[in-house]
Amino acid sequence: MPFKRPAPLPSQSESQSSSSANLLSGSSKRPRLSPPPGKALPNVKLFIVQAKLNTSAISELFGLAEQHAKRLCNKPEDADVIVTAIGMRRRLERHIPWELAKHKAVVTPQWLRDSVKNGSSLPYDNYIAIQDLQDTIVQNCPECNCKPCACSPSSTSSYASSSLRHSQESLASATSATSPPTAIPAYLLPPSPPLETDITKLDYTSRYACQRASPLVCPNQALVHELDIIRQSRALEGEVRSALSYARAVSALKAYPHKITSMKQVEKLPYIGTKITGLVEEFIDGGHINEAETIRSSVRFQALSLFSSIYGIGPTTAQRLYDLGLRSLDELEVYYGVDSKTQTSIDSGIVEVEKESKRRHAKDEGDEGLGDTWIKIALGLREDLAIKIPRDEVEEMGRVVMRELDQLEHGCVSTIVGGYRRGKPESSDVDMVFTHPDASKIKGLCKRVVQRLHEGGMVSHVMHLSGFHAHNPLRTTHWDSLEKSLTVFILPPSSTFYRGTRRRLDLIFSPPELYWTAVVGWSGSIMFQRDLRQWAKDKHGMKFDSSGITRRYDSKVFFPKTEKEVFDLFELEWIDPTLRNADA
Ligand code: TTP
Ligand code: MG
Repeated sequence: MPFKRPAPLPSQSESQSSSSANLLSGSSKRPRLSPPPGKALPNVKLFIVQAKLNTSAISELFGLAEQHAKRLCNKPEDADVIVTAIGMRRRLERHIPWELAKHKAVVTPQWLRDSVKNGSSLPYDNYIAIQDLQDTIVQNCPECNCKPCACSPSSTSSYASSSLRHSQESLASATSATSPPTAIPAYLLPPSPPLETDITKLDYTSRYACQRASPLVCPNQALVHELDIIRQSRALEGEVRSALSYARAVSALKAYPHKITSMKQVEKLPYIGTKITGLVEEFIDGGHINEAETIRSSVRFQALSLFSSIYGIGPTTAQRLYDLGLRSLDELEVYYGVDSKTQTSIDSGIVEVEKESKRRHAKDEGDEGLGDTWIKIALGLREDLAIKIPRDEVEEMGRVVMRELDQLEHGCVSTIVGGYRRGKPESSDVDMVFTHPDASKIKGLCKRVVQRLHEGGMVSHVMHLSGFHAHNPLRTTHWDSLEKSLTVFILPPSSTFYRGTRRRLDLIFSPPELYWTAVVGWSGSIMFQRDLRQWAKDKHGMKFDSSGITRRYDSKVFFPKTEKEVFDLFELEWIDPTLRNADA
């Protein structure tokens, strides 16, 4: 889990409610809904709880309420229906007194969206925001005369998006209940509803991962895991070319949409050469690959993997440590003079390391050299840093950082990128890309927010990477000139999601015109990015990295205004982040 570096999202609770509405509705009985001509909710007085909603969701819901409801109320007591993304009673009570909530219909935002699409109020029972209110909501149903509710699940519908879709919206600094919505320019907000991927236009036989749909878990995941062990071993031994060949094969298999049971199926796939064909065949026959088994049980592989799980330790350092006779992390601690029990060497306050990031990604480029400082920090914190971060905590971290940032500079937007954005249920770290509509506000903001988080006890360690300078189109290496900080973060104990675990949090600040390029670059996965760069170069003579897109022959720089425009610029079909999992 590298110490490395970034969409967000309204709430888990909203997502959950939406998903359950989906389950209940049953697709076969889904009525056709079409946008209504007049007001959809002429008798409904609505109140919207802004907490846990991002700016785009707030403006969308306010728009729907203003256009379709009898009234959008300023006070919950004046409303019949309360729309909220909050899913827990305790949290709701911070905004609405429980006694009041019991006399209202408290529903998820999806109820409003679906009712508007339906042209009239839908029954509440599939959109209950707080389960404790289930009984009272049915009684409080003002529109559909259900006392008791006559609406059966089969008569309801759901346009609920998946939880992932909800979670991919950008965070804007007006996410806190206290801040008013900010006028964020539409181009900095994700499209609502999110764009759909047209799988039929993608091609799993393409040589470029950016033309293939790669789900998080594919039908051949076990095979992919076996091959990835061999890839890891090659990478740890410094056999870069061989490791890349395996990474490419894995990436191609990741996009193959059927379970592989015969070699005929893989004939058309790219990057499956003679050696890998043999391994696939072995897997089809026996369900495993001998070489992968041998690697797994090798002491050397185990030690090298263990060492390189510490951020800052790459293959070369791992091999050197192994050659010194070290085998365990305890031995590494002794070697580096770290005491993880007392953490004395690392808790001395904020550790700042300035570093020009010559290489953007240590993992990708096989670079190390972040110095012993980070190795010591990562070793000292290894127990915490080894624990994966569930999605709800990732989202909370996003909200907390945005709240603090809002105090420094109102009007910022951000997207949680990396594995979270691709739908991973748990992440090794949290990566966030930020911007502000006013480019002049960005410079120095990264350091300021990190300082503030440190003063608030949330950031204990930080390494600032790279100065903030303009994208240099003549650079030949892929480095990213964005201002960023790699930090160790812990949620404040007052947070609902506080688990007392320190987390890796990477903050990347981009000028507004580079925001979507940075979001694409940092959303991953690694092979998806690699092939996007390759595609840009091969097919368009362009250089792409997360800090800029440049045409090589005349150095013209491009500034896509939306994430989709990045794809359009390269004449690629849109691929949702959840289908960009082109690595194992
Ligand atoms: P990571 O945070 O290393 O990876 P991740 O977020 O995909 O997965 P997790 O944190 O859960 O392990 O990197 C964030 C993104 O940065 C990654 O998705 C794509 C990009 N990246 C590269 O393009 N090349 C690299 O070598 C690395 C490390 C990241
Ligand atoms: Mg990550």
